[in-house]
Amino acid sequence: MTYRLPHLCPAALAQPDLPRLRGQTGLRIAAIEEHSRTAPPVLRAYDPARDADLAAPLPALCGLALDRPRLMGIVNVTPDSFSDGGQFAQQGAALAQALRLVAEGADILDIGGESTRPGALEVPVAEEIARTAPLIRALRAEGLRLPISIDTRKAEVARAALDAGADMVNDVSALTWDRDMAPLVANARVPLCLMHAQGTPQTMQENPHYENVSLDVRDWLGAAIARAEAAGIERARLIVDPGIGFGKTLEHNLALLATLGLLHDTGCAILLGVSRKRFIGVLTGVEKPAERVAGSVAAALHGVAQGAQILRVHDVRETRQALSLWQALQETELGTKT
Ligand code: HH2
Repeated sequence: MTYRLPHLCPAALAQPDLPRLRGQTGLRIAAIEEHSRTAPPVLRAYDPARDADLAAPLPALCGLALDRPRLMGIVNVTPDSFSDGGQFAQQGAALAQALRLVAEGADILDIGGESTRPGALEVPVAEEIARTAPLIRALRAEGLRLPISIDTRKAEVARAALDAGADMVNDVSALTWDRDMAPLVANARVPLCLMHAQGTPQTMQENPHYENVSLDVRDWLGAAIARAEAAGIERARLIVDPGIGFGKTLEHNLALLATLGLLHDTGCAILLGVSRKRFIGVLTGVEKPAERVAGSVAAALHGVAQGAQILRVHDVRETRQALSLWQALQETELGTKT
């Protein structure tokens, strides 16, 4: 089996006949790198007969066109999240934080009531609902129209959130935690993010192991997509995520970021969560997650240059500024092409 990694170049620099990556305004496909488990990668030209799927635009997500990268602002209503635990545990503070992220340029909000940091303990369902559903209701009462995602592994929490006005589900267990999650999402006909993780938050950093981390994660997500489709969730509503930091060493995380584009041929949008994560601290020696903003923005820009459609971030203002520059530079016409 071969896997396709599109080599991308800024639209501004590309010959106009090169196809756009999945209809994105800023990126064109310059070539295809084929990976396999048995041989080194091989570079070849884009072939419309074999690769047209990589150029086909993705459907809009909750009304948001995916022709350019979108920012998902993180709202953790938890006492123990790794980077902002306790800061927004009170509903009033969480509401203010959510509205601030919207004002700063978030396209989507991701609301979570259970930390998934390494070693985190499970939160009872009733407690997780009490943390998330009233906040979503309050945001809708404020007149917020932006898509809201519920970050949970649990069907009952997702159901309460959707009832309160959420539009999509972000399941870091990719439907493996709660067997009621797949039918719930299928019936609600909402988008679902399938994230790769090895192990559970309690155990995932103990001794993560892969044969070939990029291809193992790609295959695992392919199987997760097949399970979701078998449960009645159409591929057009699925989003995939390599799960940076979830059962991965520094080397695993870096390899996954370098080969992120291997996920495009799943036919799903790619969501990337690197914000303030530990691998940035390990690489830079910066201990405090809140001080990892510059590293987070650099990793986020790497992700969008690989064609990721959604960035899950704590620092919306800073990432929006960087993204605006990136987008303008991708699209600026040089007027020198012949
Ligand atoms: N990362 C975290 C939580 N949810 N969901 C997706 N799809 N992708 C991610 O990378 C991801 C996620 C962990 O970050 P955070 O929410 O800031 O921390 P905590 O889990 O401690 O609340």
